[in-house]
Amino acid sequence: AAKTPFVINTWHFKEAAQEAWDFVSKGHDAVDSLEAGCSKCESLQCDGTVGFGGSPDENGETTLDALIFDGTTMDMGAVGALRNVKQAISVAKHVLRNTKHSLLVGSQATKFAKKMGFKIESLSTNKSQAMWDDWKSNNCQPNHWKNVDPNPNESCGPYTPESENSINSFNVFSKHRLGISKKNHDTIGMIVIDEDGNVAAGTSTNGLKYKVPGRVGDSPIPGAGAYADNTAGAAAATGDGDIMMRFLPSFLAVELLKIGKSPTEAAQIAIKRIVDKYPSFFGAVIVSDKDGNYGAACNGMPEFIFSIANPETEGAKLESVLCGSG
Ligand code: SD4
Repeated sequence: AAKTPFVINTWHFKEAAQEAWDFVSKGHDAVDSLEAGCSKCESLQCDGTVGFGGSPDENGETTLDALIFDGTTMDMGAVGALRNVKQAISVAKHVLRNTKHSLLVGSQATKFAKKMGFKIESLSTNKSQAMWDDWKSNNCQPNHWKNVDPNPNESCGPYTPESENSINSFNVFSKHRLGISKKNHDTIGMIVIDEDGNVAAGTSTNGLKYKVPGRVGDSPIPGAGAYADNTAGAAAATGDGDIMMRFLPSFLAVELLKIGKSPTEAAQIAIKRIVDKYPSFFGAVIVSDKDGNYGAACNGMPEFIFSIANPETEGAKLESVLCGSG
């Protein structure tokens, strides 16, 4: 049975998979279809964790990370901590198409986007403002500093101690994390294979709630947030990016495909590499080989939901895998 064209993306973001599928099944290439799919999530503000109006930083500002990796040319475009532009994945595509660079960041990425014709506007909404006001008024501890006590208060959001692999903080951490993981901390990571066998992978996210201003996660980092190589396949990641980027799980998974591992094995090994060091790590990797066989692995949540579409599925549908205990 035909397994390509093919779309897979993290989480229950079925609308994004459907949009990418609508593009790729009509003959658009992998990069354009991936842009379309991730843009859908940006405009829907999927789960409040993709696009504008989510994850205010310590100063209340929303900034965006996005990446498109083209497995045909091994070229990429990405933005980190992009300010004041809603269409992060499209700005990333402009970096890919119009520059010899790979990654632009912060206010200067904004200037680049302006030059490319993007609208400059606030990424805050009443909701993100209220979220931040609430966090401020609760006297929450900064969430992402080392050696700070865990926040007792739910509305303070996640606490991510560096020592989370120690047994003591593990319990506090994983209890907290499991409760909030779905709402708090999701990225769209997507892989698209087009009719010609071109493979693209990418991500879009507003990162982490109450992050230290200037923080860039794994999502725009090649080999961390996503990676693609037409000769093997692609991978994309979601989860605790500060930890994930230290292990390049997407790069590792694609390398494992190259030495003959299945997509599921590749995903499992990439996650295990992280879990061996950080047992309570929260995250997941999706992997596809170049023929549209796919798999996923995860940790720190009971199960991980992802969205797929191929010629057999009649549009986008959800699937899931069970995770390691974390
Ligand atoms: C980050 N990896 O910025 C992203 C967030 C995420 O599920 O994927 N959460 O760390």
